[in-house]
Amino acid sequence: MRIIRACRELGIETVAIYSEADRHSPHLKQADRIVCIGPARSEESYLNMDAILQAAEQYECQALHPGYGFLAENALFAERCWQQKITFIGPPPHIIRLMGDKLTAKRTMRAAGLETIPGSEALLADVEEAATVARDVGYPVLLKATAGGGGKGMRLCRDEDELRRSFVEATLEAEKAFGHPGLYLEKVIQGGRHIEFQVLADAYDQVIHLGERECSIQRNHQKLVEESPSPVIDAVVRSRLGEQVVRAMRAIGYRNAGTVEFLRDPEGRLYFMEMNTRLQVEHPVTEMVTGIDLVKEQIRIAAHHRLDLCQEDVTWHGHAIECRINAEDPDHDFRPDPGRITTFVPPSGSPLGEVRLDTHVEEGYTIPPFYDSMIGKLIVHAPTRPAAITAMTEALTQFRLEGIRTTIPLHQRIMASDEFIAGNYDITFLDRLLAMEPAMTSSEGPVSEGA
Ligand code: MV4
Repeated sequence: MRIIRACRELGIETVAIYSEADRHSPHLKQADRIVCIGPARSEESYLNMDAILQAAEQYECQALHPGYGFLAENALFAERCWQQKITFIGPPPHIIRLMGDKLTAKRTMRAAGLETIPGSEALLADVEEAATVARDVGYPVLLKATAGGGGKGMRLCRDEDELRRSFVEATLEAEKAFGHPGLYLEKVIQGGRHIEFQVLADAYDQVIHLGERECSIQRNHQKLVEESPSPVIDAVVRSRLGEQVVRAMRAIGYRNAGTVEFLRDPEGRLYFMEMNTRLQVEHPVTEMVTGIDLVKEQIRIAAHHRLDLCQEDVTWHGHAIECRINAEDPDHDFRPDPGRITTFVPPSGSPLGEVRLDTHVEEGYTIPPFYDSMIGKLIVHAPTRPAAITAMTEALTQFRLEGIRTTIPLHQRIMASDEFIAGNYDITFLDRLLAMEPAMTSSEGPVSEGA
């Protein structure tokens, strides 16, 4: 829906693909053409490169937007698009591959001037080498799979005993899960915050940054709330780090939209963690504070237009917060809760700020059980952070979403929490909030009233 909207505004015709499970998906009403690419199982549809490329060929598509899931960061898929003379809306395949290998990405970004977390410089040859590095940097350490990322393939080791017990297991697990056994190791940063920078780079080496997003409110590596600006990044840090990021992107020949993730330690040091070579779910908060349409920029860049913005043209206004609305049951460890949406009344505006709802669902729609549980994103933009929190609280209260359980009550709890209001939270915040009284998170009956 988001991509179709950008295309429509640019006068570009769209072909939407869908799986059999999504044949009633509302996005199909928005596209100019639609084509079914296979059965519900994503391996046979949304991950099926042959089926997608065949559909693109059949409909004479000039370009393909991979979205932010499934094949969006698959270098082979990008390569196959180019081989078929279809413009892949994203960076070149070799950049996707480079950033997909987390240790190579770390080494490359360190060489390009970003600070990285102390740890092993190369893949760990064996457990003895791991133990030596760990002794060097100090426990606790994290064993990370170089082919992992996004929290997958990580193991916490509090002492050498744990490291020795975990090493072989982690190697086998990485081989099995990612097809690559390589591990590296880092000192653990405790109480960190996840802060990421948005970049845009055109085909003519013009690179700009659009500031940061704070994404520390997460559970099991799934972000729940994002905001921009971060409560802990001031204009001086933004500009200094932004310049470093831009320089690093120029050094590697980055192109299109991308996100550079940092972990910020309690002392305020920012360490490069990973780079995402795609549009991200949380891109709207950046769009709201900068007024820049990221999807349109992605398409223009892919079409070899020059960025018509330079860094000085990028200005930030007010504060934006995004709450991810997931069809999940808070009473059962947030397991997916698909089903029919019987009532869907989006929040009306707020006098405090702008309210935006990015969603593909509508009243009467049945969420299929096969894919992600995220069904929408509620975004507010207000002059100040307190006003944005108030506007979000109001919007969550107005939102009527019945028939399924959702994360709306949890968001209300987050918006009301002292730590969130103070802007004083880290990546452990949500787990700690959930360990407290279940309170109003599950006070509803079997059906969520939304508010
Ligand atoms: C870390 C870390 C602490 N110390 N590395 C998780 C996802 C991936 N990008 C790396 N991750 C982490 N790496 C060191 N040396 C803590 C995390 C981490 C995390 C980071 C960002 C957001 C949420 C997180 C949740 C758990 C762990």
